[in-house]
Amino acid sequence: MIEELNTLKQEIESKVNQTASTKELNDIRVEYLGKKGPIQSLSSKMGSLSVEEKKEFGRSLNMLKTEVNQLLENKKQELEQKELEERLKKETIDITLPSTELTVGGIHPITKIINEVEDLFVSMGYDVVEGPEVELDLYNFELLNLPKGHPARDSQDSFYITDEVLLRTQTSPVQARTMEANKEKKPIRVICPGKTYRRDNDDATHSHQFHQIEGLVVDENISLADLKGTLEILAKTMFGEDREIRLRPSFFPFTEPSIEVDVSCFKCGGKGCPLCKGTGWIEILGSGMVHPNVLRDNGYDPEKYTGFAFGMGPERIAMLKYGITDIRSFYTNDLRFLNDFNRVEGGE
Ligand code: 2NM
Repeated sequence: MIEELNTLKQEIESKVNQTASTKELNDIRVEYLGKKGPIQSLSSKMGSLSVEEKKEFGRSLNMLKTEVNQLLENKKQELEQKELEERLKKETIDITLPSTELTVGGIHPITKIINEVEDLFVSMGYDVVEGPEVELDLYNFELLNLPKGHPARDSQDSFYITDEVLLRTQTSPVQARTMEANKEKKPIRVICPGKTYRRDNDDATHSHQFHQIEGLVVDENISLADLKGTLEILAKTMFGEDREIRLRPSFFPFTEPSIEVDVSCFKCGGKGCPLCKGTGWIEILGSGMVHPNVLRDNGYDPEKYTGFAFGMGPERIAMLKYGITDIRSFYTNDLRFLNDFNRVEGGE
């Protein structure tokens, strides 16, 4: 039986030496040291031996077990080391590869204009207020001195959803809501930027969706001089310190008097050039003193309060400022156009 042990040991040694993976090695462990393996079956044959033989064979068997365990353990470490090295080699990262280019988004030119105007008015104590784009006829027209049947409220020009619901055609409904919500009828200073909609066929100068920034001030003793001073600051901030403004009479249903505002041409300084069509002046916004009907219908006593309001189109301001000739370029998301407004300061 001792002979058998030696043969077994040689057999195991040769198998272990030929093993190429830790998985195979584990199979060998199970095959020889497991419950159904040859070592276990030799150990159960020990019963038939004499006491003397049992002692000697038991010792040899234990020695064999120890040796086989040691053999397996050594081989396991050797194989694990080899497998680790192979994996590291395979997973090596080539740090000489060029990196993937990071593309960073930027602020849309319309958003830039809106932010600039917001910053200015916030610095003068105004609140920025937003409201719904799907609006009631009541706020979009009725409360702005445009009753049903009024010629200026042509349904051909509006996206009506039902008889009473439409896409707002201006941001002034936000201001009607602001006046209505102010239960104690305190003074108001707000600007309302946002998207607006009109039924129009899109071309270089028309878009069915565009933006407006409207301002509203209501308080005691607000006069046209306040409007003029405020819009002069606006024009200088947007177009340069050297600009002047000019007021012209106009008509809007929600203001009386109504006033159109021109800025002296920032290209020629007012001498006359193609941009200002030789006049030296460029129209930038509409405005006026809030109509007494509008104040009254929104809960403000026109005998006690007066106010001014103005509205401008950030698309128009951006087109003038940046020399953009097609309003559709704001909405077609051509990155060659958009990236022009995101040059890093001092960069390429
Ligand atoms: C404009 C021109 C003139 C305006 C009027 C009001 C309100 F709410 F007070 F009635 N908000 N905005 C207004 C006045 C808007 O846009 C060209």
